[in-house]
Amino acid sequence: MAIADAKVIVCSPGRNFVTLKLTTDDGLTGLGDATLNGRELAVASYLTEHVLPLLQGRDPDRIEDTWQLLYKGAYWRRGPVTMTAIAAVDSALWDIKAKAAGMPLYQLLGGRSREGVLVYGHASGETIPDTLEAIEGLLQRGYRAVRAQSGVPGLSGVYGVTRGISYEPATAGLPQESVWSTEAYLRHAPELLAEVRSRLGFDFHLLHDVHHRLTPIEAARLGKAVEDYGLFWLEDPVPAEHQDGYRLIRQHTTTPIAVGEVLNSVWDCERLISEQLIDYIRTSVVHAGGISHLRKIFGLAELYDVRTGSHGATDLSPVCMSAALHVDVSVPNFGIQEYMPHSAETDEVFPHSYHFEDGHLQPGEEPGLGVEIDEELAERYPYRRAYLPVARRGDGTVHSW
Ligand code: KDG
Ligand code: MG
Repeated sequence: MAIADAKVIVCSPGRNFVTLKLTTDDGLTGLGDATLNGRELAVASYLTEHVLPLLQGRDPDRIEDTWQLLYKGAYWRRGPVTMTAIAAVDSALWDIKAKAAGMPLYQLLGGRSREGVLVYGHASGETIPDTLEAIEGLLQRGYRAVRAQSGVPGLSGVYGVTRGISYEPATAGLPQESVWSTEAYLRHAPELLAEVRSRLGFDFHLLHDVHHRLTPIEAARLGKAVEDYGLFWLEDPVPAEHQDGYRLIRQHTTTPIAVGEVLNSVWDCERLISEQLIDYIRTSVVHAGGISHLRKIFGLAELYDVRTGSHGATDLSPVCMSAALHVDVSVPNFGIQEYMPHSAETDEVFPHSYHFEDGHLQPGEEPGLGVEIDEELAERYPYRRAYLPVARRGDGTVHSW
């Protein structure tokens, strides 16, 4: 068998997605998500100009060898653009291999370790009562775990806050800007989490995302302040580049910490994991080198009792979600999977077999990843430039993000 055709499909059914489609000379197809929110065309061009010429005629069964070729052969290692491009190829090759075997991918990854994939949904609102209402809505739909965010009094346009259970992380046109105040946030966030527990109780997992906005000592203070609310995790309390920052947080609080949606390789999280500075690693198939590399990260995490909690916002396409679920259901140290449902247009362009049932996602039993792309429909949604927003402090300084 050989790779006969490789194509990069850029479309925007509600938001931008970049998808790699490989076709073998036997007519098997494989998909890989290559979406890097706000920098989509960099990956599309990396794939088209530098990767696709290397794939023509290659044996699709050689997944690890292809990974090593693209990683070591480039000379320029790591980084989100490179690792997202490699991830797309890797995921498409696993899709082909599992289709050739006639099995859902998780069977090739060792089979099921559990009956389903526990997911957390998003609840947010401008005010605390709005957020409480959104949480109740999710619990009524069967969710067992909820991420709670709310607007901060005195600030407008706080990132990640909307009404309902999904938000769009990027906006069309140039980046939207908002004003950030750490002082206001640190006063408000413990109040939000206290209200959630006092009004709605402790019978569901509660998560909160700080979106990398604090310094280590500020994060330590927040972690301590919310210990009694029994969080499942506090996410991205500080930017992850400075891994030692997490040591300081650990010295002050027992609130579990989750990090990793912006990390791209095992080398980016090695210290966080091996020194047990975190409890959950949030790397994803699409941004951390694909199924092959993500399994290495999760394997390292297993050795140190760090559990998995992959990123799953709406900017990760249904192709990534499908791949994530096969990994989630098979690894021994699975923790939780983020799940923000996609828009109806997105779901139509990417028909998939995964489905929500009783607080869990099931990957489905279709051979391969269990997701396809309707290329004709995708063509009706051309790319639209969009960016993540930018936050500035009161004096105009760009804030950490
Ligand atoms: O593209 C960035 C978003 O996916 C991210 O900001 C969402 O923090 C996020 C999350 O936890 O889903
Ligand atoms: Mg996050």
